Amino acid sequence: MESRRHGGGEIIAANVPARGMHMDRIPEFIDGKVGYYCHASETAITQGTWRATLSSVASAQTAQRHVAAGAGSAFALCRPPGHHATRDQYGGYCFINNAAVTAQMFRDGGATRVAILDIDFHHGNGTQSLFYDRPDALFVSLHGAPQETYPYYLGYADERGRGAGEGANFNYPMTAGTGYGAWAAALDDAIEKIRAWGAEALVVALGVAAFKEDPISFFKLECDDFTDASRRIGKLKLPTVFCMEGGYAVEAVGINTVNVLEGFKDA
Ligand code: 5XA
Repeated sequence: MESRRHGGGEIIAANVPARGMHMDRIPEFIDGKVGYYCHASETAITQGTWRATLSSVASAQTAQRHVAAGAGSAFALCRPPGHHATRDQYGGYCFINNAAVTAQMFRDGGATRVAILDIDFHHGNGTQSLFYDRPDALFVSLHGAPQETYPYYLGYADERGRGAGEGANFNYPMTAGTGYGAWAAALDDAIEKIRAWGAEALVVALGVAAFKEDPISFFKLECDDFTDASRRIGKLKLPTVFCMEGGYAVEAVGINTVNVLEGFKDA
């Protein structure tokens, strides 16, 4: 193919395969390729993106190794986040699915059943799709209803897994204005699913965008609610890795994240 110059700066997908178009023909020119591998155009690729992405997943891998070596729990401050990344699509600021990599490491290390609990405000569409057919990984997610928020096209309550993975996927979509009472009831149900399923290790996709002042979300959790929620998760007493996902109320992200870690420690 003739070489063509392309502008510098950020790469942003401008064209994506849409209804009625080919999903199976990968374009040769970079504009088309970028769109083919992207599901949300808010996510730009810059010069430092790949390096940051590898560092992010490396932090999750390191956390998993600590836990596999007996640490009990570890927190990976993954930046960029990962739970929207699928096998072949980036988007939602995610490129490699850190939580999924961590879960697979538990499996490779001998855990027969691993659970992923996604408490980020946005549905972990990438993680769901990666494990949707698998009976060895339970995916459970609390999130804003897809009718009302990103990622819009996945995350409904009737998505329960497929084939051998049927029954290993549970979604708890919740509507705008949801406060801690309803959210915590969903969390308790999710925790019970994990317990009943017999998980041997847990990966928490931890976002703090459910906070009441988050600028792009619509749940109403208070700072202390994160402590309480995590205490409930800690009662599972499973080897646990937290992978950081989203959170945009910048002043409160640190407070809410520390609250999660403290609540877990106190369980
Ligand atoms: O948890 N996921 C996010 O925070 C990504 C939100 C992307 C909205 N366009």
